[in-house]
Amino acid sequence: MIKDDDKTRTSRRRFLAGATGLTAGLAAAGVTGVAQANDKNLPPNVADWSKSLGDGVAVRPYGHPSKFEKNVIRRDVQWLTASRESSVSFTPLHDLDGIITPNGLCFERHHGGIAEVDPHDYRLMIHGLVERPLIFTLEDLKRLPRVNKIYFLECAANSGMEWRGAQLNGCQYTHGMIHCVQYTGVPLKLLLEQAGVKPNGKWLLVEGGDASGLDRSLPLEKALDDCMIAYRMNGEMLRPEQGYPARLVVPGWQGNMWIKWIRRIKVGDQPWYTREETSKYTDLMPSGKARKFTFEMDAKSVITSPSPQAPLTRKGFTVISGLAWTGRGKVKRVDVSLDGGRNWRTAKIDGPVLDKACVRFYAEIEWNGEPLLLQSRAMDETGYVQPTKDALRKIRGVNSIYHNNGIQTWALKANGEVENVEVG
Ligand SMILES: Nc1nc2c(c(=O)[nH]1)N[C@H]1C(S)=C(S)[C@@H](COP(=O)(O)O)O[C@H]1N2
Ligand SMILES: [Mo]
Repeated sequence: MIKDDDKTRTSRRRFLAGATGLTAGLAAAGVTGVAQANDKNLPPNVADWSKSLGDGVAVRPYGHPSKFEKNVIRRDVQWLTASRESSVSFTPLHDLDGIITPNGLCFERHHGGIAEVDPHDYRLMIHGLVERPLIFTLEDLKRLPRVNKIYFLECAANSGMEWRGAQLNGCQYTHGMIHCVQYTGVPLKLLLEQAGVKPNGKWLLVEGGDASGLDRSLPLEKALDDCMIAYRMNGEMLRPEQGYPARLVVPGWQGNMWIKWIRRIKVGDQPWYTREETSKYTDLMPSGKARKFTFEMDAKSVITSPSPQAPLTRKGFTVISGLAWTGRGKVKRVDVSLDGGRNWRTAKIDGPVLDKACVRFYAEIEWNGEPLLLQSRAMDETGYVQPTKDALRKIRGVNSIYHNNGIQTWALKANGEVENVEVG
């Protein structure tokens, strides 16, 4: 947990103070990139860990990361945390690679704390405009045909604190309300077919079983297209934080609709206009009107390393690494700029490029210590190009919280430190 607000806010004074410390540190390490090492463990000596037997199997029945990775954790921001039960913790994107988020590091967003649901007492009810109202147990769900799908989930409020200017110093905080895992579950279409949606059924009310009872209206068309009731993530059962034992998966659409601990689906003929789709999760435009039902997540990307929490420690060959995603299908291309968007080069995408999933991109550069303004921009298969923050503000103003997919700029300083900035 971040206790000190200043640690996450961009502060000129703090940056200067921090820079001196880092420069001194680099000098001590000789800028060779070799971290402080204990000579007795280095070649030609035999290292301590080679001299005795290690822990046996099943000493750790459920494995944990190495103790040396103890800083790779979810973090929250105190001034965004009114209460622990209605808050958010962020994925440490700067410490991860590839496209899959480890289960224990997936960001969490709860409105009423983590419901502890006994799987034996779990029920999913489908009612309303259906031929046969049904109640499924978890076992019922697990017996049905299942699919495995990798999808990103992004909270619509991701980057929401950056609408009025660069604020939080780290991609964990500016972009960490996203995770991407492989879900196993039942296509929602199958459940709805069993219940038999009546011809006038057009919308679903989907409701969570937690204390917030979070509910949203979901168009039937989307439900029949690619939504699923998932009970596994990355092979194992959902984590309690992610809605154990079952959650709704709404590929490409805002995270708020991905109802956790889902307990009820009511079929109706029109949307319900619940709190979460009226006073929240609508975007107040400069005209005073609000955008309605902005379900899809627009194409977006961010350089995860280097970034404020992942500074450069040496000159020379450097891999710039980042994530891109779009709610409208597949990412087609990612570009990287070193000069704040004046010139662009095409980044290399490595790993799978899947529908409504994150992709990993790399740009390899030779860094000679010159200050850079690092940016990335995603393009998707619909031809949509991620806009600059200014272009976005011209249309949407600055009253919004949600759907900020503007291009992020990181200023890489000569000493390797990175700061959240904006170019104008
Ligand atoms: N039942 C329930 N479902 C919920 C929420 C909640 O508080 N209760 N939060 C929503 C919001 S706002 C988001 S962004 C996602 C977060 O999913 P995660 O915690 O798995 O990251 O869950 C959504 N589903
Ligand atoms: Mo959210």
